[in-house]
Amino acid sequence: YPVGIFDSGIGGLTVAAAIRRAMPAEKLLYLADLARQPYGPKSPRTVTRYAVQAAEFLVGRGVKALVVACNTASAVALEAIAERFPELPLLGVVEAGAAGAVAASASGRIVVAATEGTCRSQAYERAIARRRGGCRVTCVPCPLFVSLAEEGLTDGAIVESVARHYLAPLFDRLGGDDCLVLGCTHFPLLAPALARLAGPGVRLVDCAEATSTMLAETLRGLEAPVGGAGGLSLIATDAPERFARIARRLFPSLDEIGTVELADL
Ligand code: DGN
Repeated sequence: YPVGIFDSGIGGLTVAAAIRRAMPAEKLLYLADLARQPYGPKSPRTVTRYAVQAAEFLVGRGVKALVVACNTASAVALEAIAERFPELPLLGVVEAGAAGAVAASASGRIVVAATEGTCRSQAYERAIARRRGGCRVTCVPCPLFVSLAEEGLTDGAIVESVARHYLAPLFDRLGGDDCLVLGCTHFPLLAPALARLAGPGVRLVDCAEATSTMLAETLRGLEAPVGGAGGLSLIATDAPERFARIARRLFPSLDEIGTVELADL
């Protein structure tokens, strides 16, 4: 059985790529809800409805575990998915990002760049506080980063100017013991530009590796994949050819990106 992964678009492939590297024998089934993106500015009610439908679709395809590779959906809809599928092993990227932040920030000063929905939910503040008291967490909504990544625009003058627009005052204050959490799965695609602007020493934390480690622990209790090579199958709710084209360009390591299936939820 495959592991199901979903995001509103291309961002969750940062998580899928980390899982492919760490667990090459696993089959992954990735759903990009392109017809209804972005999730970031939408209300918790709507994101929850979309996320539960995405989960229902993937469960219908027989997944043995589900990774919510979208911070916005993890922040507001994880409980609703767990209630709908109490038996399903379920992971969200916010917990992984919070764990990475606490490990990376010696000073306890943590800036989280995320979507509006993730910031509004205060899920990072809560998840970090559960792990370590006394951290100073600032969550900054950076919604345009999502559109830039979806366009395949990941570096250069436009990316730098949008990043300065959102983060310049914080870049000035961040020092070597601080960290910047890429609290949206689209944002690691802009990591080289963000690292340059944040300055030397500032640690960038992305949820992909930590999520992949958490998944390995979750799968340890389940049946191991039987024979055959693992792989990645992609499904999109709109514009599958365009998605395939941009995914191939941004994720050269995912060399198995073939045809993307079109599906309605
Ligand atoms: N990639 C998603 C996240 O991690 O929050 C959401 C992006 C979006 O749809 N705005």
